[in-house]
Amino acid sequence: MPDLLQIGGITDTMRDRLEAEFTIHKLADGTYPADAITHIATNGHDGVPSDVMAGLPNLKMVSCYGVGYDAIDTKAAADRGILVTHTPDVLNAEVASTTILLMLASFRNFLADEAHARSGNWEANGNAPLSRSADNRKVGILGLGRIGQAIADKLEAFNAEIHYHTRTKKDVDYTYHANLTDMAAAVEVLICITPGGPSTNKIVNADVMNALGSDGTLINVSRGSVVDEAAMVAALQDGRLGYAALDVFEAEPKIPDALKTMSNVVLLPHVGSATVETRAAMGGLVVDNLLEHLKNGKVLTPVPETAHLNG
Ligand code: NAP
Ligand code: 8YV
Repeated sequence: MPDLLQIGGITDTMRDRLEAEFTIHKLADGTYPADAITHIATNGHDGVPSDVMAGLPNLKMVSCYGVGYDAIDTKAAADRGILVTHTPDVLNAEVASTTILLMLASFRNFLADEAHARSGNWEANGNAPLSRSADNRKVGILGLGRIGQAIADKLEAFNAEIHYHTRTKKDVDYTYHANLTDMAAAVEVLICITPGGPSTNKIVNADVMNALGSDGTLINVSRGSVVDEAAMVAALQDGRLGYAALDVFEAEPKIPDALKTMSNVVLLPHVGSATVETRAAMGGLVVDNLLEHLKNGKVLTPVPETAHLNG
């Protein structure tokens, strides 16, 4: 059987299917037969460390559990003829739901209200303070791709006025902004849902957050690297930015202590796609890609940078 290197965890279902076709070695165990490894199963967080990829002379394919693959050097892979796959589309609706939950939690002060009810504060001290309506807002989406569009679709129910910024204008009726700071100035909510990596590194900088303003809400479900985290903390601390609702952080699982004490901030531990149903679909696609490659050398969902190697 061919040899597969497992980086990070996999589900029991994934293991059962993979064990029938591969001999599995775990990077975490420290030793593996480098010359024999032809396939890798990894995830968007762990990716493939460059020294590990460089040390596998017969690597042919990498299957990533997650749509974001910024932790994998796909150029190095493409240069060596290594196919890389990811899990697009199967998580669009889930990540969009998480984004809406973050927006509702922030605007409606949901978590503080829940604590007010649960703690007995309602009885002891009276009504909770009023919150902000999440309806009829101007929302700017940074990255109108598969998930960005799913977010826009769900925002229709809240009668949102949708704006977006991408590098190329899309064939949609929303308001396009070629400049991100201009979009931030035009909206009340900025939702980040681009890929990570060099082209988006800290593109939500102090200027963008100042433009969003003291009543503005920043929602990040993309990658921590997309937002200048230190500038965000400073903007929230001195009131230049009103609110933040965050699923992703620069140095996960570390979250800056300053954010944890702010009442105008909602924090999640990178759970955008983390439901039983969606993770099962993602895991299924990770394995389907590996098995398809074993069968005929092709894959189902290559990342664009290696798609030319598929076939
Ligand atoms: P996608 O379909 O490839 O869409 C990406 C969008 O971002 C496109 O509209 C693209 O348009 C835009 N974009 C790319 N680079 C840009 C740049 N430098 N400046 C402005 N816009 C840029 O990707 P997707 O499937 O929607 O996934 C998006 C990302 O969400 C993933 O890569 C991942 O990082 C993140 N994600 C997070 C979670 C979570 O759990 N929080 C879950 C899933 C995904 P242009 O190419 O025209 O610029
Ligand atoms: C995963 C994600 O949690 O798909 C992505 O890009 O960020 C999430 O769905 C991540 O890939 C960890 O494996």
